[in-house]
Amino acid sequence: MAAEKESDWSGFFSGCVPPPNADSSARAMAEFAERHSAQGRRVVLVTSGGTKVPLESRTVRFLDNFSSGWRGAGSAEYFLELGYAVVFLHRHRSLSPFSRRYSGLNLLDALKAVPVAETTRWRVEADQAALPGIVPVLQRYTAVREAGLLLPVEFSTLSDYLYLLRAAAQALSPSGPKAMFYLAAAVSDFFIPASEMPEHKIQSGASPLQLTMQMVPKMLAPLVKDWAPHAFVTSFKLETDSSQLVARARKALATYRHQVVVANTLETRRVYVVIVTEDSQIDLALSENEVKQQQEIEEKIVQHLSECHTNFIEKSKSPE
Ligand code: 9Z3
Repeated sequence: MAAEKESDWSGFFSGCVPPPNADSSARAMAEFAERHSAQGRRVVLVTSGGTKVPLESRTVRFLDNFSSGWRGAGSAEYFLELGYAVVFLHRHRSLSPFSRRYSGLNLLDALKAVPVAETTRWRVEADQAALPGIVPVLQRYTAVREAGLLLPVEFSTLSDYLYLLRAAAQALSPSGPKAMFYLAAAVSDFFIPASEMPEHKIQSGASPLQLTMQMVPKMLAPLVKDWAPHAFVTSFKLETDSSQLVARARKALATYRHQVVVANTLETRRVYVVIVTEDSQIDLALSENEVKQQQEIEEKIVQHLSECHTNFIEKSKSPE
């Protein structure tokens, strides 16, 4: 991973079209961060879900990845429980905080239309048995919504994500060390620049499809150095080969010089992660019993990181 030059990412932005929600989302994020910071609250940006990489500019086909957004959506809930205000930058149709538990469900199976006596009206009744734990989930969701503590912002493609990440960093930067970045989205490493992309649908022919993709500049470099230089930054490292996991997490820390890498492997990511900092390495795992009780590794990750964040804020107050 070479250190990125400024031109890598500024060139990336000049070559692509801003997402339709770029300006309104940038304003909403700046206003959100400013309001919560003024009230003394910590603000975290949680990124979540995969990114879509178009193969044609009138896009019929695209490359995607496995990420469901469970990690980001669950973590957002635990940050809210700990008193953070949360900007939730998520992939369109990936899981959302609170509703994530019911995503596999056909809502219509849980609802019933009941006639209201002596009127022509109907009311809708929910079968609670079909929606396990719905009452406390709904109560928490309503409280969060009424307090304005969660700001969802949606992206779809890789370039939308990068635009909005930069806008989010600029919005949270004035919060200084009280801002946290929790970069759980699974971001593509490869893309086709707009200038090299065919306009129309790629035609199928006799020969196999060959694609040349460019490397996506690593936005962690400008984020840590320029966009939000005083914030607490956590990135995630995903591997399929566990023997390389911690070494690659360390390499990312050494390259970008941010605070934490949460390292995980594809198969064990729901039950085990390693939290890597410059001078420590801590395993977090769910026991079999905790899994049975439906505890979540995200709760442990967020609890641990919020303690690291407290220390970071304290340290930034005291002179070197
Ligand atoms: C992660 O490693 C997340 O933990 C997962 C969560 C994407 C595995 P799900 O959404 O999965 O709950 O299904 N995210 C970061 C993955 C990533 O792309 N990291 C980059 C890398 O490994 C660095 S930014 O190089």
